[in-house]
Amino acid sequence: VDRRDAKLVMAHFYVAFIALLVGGLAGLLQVLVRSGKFELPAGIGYYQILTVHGVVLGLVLTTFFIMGFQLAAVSKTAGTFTNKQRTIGWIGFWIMTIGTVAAAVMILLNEASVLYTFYAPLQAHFVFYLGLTLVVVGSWAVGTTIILKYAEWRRANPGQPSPLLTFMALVNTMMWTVATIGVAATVLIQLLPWSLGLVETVNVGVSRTLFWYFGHPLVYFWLLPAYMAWYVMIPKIIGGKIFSDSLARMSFILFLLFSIPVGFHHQLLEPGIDPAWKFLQVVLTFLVVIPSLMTAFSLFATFESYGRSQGATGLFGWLKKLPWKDARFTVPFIGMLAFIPAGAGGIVNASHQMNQVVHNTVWVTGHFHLTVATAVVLTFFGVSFWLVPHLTGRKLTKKMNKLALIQGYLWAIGMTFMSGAMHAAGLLGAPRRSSFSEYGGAAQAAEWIPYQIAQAVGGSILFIAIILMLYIFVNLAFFAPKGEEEFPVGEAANQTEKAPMVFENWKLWLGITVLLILFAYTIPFIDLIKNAPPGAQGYKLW
Ligand code: HAS
Repeated sequence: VDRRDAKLVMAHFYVAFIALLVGGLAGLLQVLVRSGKFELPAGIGYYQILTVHGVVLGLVLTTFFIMGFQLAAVSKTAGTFTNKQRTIGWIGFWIMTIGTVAAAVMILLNEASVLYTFYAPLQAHFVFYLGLTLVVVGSWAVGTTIILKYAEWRRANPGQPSPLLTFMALVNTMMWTVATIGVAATVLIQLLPWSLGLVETVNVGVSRTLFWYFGHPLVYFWLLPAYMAWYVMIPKIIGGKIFSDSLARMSFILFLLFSIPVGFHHQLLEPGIDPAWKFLQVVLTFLVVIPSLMTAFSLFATFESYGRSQGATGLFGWLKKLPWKDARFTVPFIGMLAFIPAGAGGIVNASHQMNQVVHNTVWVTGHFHLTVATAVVLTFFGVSFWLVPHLTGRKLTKKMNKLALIQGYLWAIGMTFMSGAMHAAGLLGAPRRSSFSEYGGAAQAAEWIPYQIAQAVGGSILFIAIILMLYIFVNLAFFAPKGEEEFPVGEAANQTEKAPMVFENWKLWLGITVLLILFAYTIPFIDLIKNAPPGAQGYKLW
């Protein structure tokens, strides 16, 4: 990656890793409070800390890391950015950073304790919403850098499929752009006017629906960069090949189509939405599982083919041939492993009736700590182990590689305790997002306490792993010995296979995406606006 592009990427990573520190600290405080053995000092509120944790890790760390990673991936595979493209990227970075600081200050002042799912009826200071708007607008600018580079590459290489990593980054950018229209709409049309006192009330159903229109693709926006690393970088790191370039492209296109019209699976227990539409979106949710199953298949095929090429025999002999001592492989692999139960849990969540058992319990918190906070985050850490030194002109030393492995193992242990306990307590009915731990000595709550203590133990181990990760990051960014670290880009197993050009037909894919969204959302929106509760004024959006 060119030095000038590397600077832009590293700027994103600095913000992401500062977010890891702040958000991790907030997480530690939370598990300690939930254990019932600790109280927050100095009048700090539980929901204030919970909002810091969710916003800073779920929205800031992820967005900045992903934007930086995608810029690096495109610069590496489609070529160095032009000055104009890079300038747009820098403008986007600064807008996002200013927005982040504005939102963070409001949360720290306890003026925006509205959680990371900031929909109505909880209300924040208008500066918080303004800050979030800037983050979204800034991310569109960074996305523009990627889109411009892709267009330039296509013009220079007519009739050729774009490089796989660039293609993947572009799909994720498009999905993000379409999805963020929903959150921009609720913020600009509803939440900002409401927080400024221009309107007295808001239509809560519309606000939640617009949020989840964005909120579900948001989780795939987190996941797809991890899939980029799994499909393209991991094969190269282990010395193997990508199972199929076309299959990888196809799975990304399926994510573009099916990630968005599924938001209702977060609202299955909400009034105001006809069950038939909920059912439709549950069906679409099951369709979005398919590209993940394709990914699992493809990864198994890569691992097995590589192992057998090294002489492995028997059903699982190939496992022994994988480079377990290389943190660039092992840490993301722990993430893949976690994604198996994580995905199964997601399927439970989406199964309409079973959702009644788990909704709003701490099971859901357990689910997303396995998905985003293990599968995705460990992959991001695994990427940092080679990308940060690659960008700063340094080397991942043996010592750092060892520490990185320890970091990954600690994460696995901590998360097994924490997320395992969350899943179990959730099935016993323990609510999520609650500052209580004993519920005034209620008998049922007594059943949850051992699990809450296990969560605190797991959370504390995770915090140690975060400190270790920050130490490794600072080392790789500033102190590791100078040298060259490889940017691993895998090759497809079948070099003669050319990906069909239909995958690059964006009019087609975006057209189907928009049609699916209109199909899944138009009538439910009309219902929500028409049937707004008494007292709603104007167009019943407020
Ligand atoms: Fe989810 C709630 C359904 C995936 C994140 N989810 C959440 C929330 C978050 C979140 C943050 O239907 C909470 C939101 C809130 O605050 O209220 N989720 C699903 C489904 C999937 C899914 C069906 N979720 C994710 C991913 C996330 C994420 C990915 C973040 C990155 N989720 C739900 C539902 C709810 C929900 C409901 C609402 C619950 C409620 O009531 O509130 C699917 O996409 C999952 C498909 C995944 C698989 C796994 C494939 C496995 C792979 C690994 C292969 C491993 C290898 C290594 C090769 C089918 C690819 C193996 C080697 C060996 C040796 C074994």
